[in-house]
Amino acid sequence: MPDHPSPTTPELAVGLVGYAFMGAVHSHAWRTAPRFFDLPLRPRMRAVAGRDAAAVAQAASKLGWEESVVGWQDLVARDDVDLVDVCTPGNTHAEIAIAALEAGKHVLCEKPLANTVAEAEAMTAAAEKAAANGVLAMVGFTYRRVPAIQLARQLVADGRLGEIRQVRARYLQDWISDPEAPLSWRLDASLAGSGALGDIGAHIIDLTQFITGERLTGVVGLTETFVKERPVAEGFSGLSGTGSSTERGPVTVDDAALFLGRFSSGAIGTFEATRFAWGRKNAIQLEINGSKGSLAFDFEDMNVLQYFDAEEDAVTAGFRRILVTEPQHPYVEAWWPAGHGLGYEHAFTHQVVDLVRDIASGTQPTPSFADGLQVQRVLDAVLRSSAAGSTWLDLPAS
Ligand code: SOE
Repeated sequence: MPDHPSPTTPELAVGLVGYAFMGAVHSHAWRTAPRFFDLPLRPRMRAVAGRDAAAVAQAASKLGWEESVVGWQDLVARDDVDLVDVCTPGNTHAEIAIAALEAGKHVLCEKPLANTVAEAEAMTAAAEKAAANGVLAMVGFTYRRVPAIQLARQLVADGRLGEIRQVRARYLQDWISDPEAPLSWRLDASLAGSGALGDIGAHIIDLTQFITGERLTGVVGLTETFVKERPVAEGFSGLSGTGSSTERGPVTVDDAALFLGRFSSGAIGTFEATRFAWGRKNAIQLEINGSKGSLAFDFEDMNVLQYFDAEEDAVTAGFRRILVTEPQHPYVEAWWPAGHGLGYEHAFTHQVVDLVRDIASGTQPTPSFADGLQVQRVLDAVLRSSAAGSTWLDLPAS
């Protein structure tokens, strides 16, 4: 039986920074992509970097990396790494990504691109400079690569919805609804930039723009922090668990963020990002109404896209539940027979597949750092609007 991929396929040596939730799912993607898709380059999981020698060594062995390295600087400096995958909290993205690009490494960076617009601008400038030398960068708005989301974009682009009028987008989680849920880095503005807004609101900004092909041109925002102090739990970074200490620390980010937006086409949208929606675990709920029909999607039923065609006979018209598991659907052919379904991790694998193919062909991957910067500007405007008592803010055309 021949090896897959063939050992003669040129290598793409990858270095990962960070090995918590995102590092683990990215590791899975690097491991899996070449086994299910034909890739022009063979990802080699060269090394993972972290701060704690014992913990990063253990992560390397568990997640399948050849070596572990203490400190991202040593990873970026290595000659035997072609791509740096940044899976750390937002406050470190700019420093690591810019150093990697300057060292001639391709970069995949987790979302949101940065914690501030200034950082995102510097990263975009570095990416544009590197691109001139064939060094490419992508930001990980991974949900774009869920097959049902790709199909939604296709239907809109094909004109099946007509003119887009309204967008309804909610990203709902519940992991901090309990006031005793511990502080994690995601609740610290100095590490995460913002709260629900940047962590999950960024995804629905990207998704609605991706599906409609439009950009947000203005927003008005309202954010709230319901629980202002929480138990400190040393080293806690996950999405569940309980505080182990009596010491309490401040929550410095938004718990929930709402905003209205206007798109370049004139369509209007409502957006909601919260981690206080008891019972909703990872519910990305999107609904798009056009002049000729509607689309609806819920990540908690991620293999399904609902489509209503307003041109059908009213007597039998209704939302059609499209099971997006046919081999004709985007990415699906590489996986299981129709009806068997994909999960959260598959979109990360698709992200790696597209990135590797773009690197091999010298094509700018999407979403680019410039796309990440544009989302960052929306996040920033929502926070500024909310702080100013919910005033309308126009966004620069980009
Ligand atoms: C936590 O809210 C989180 O892990 C986000 O950081 C991810 O981007 C999202 O995909 C799942 O939830």
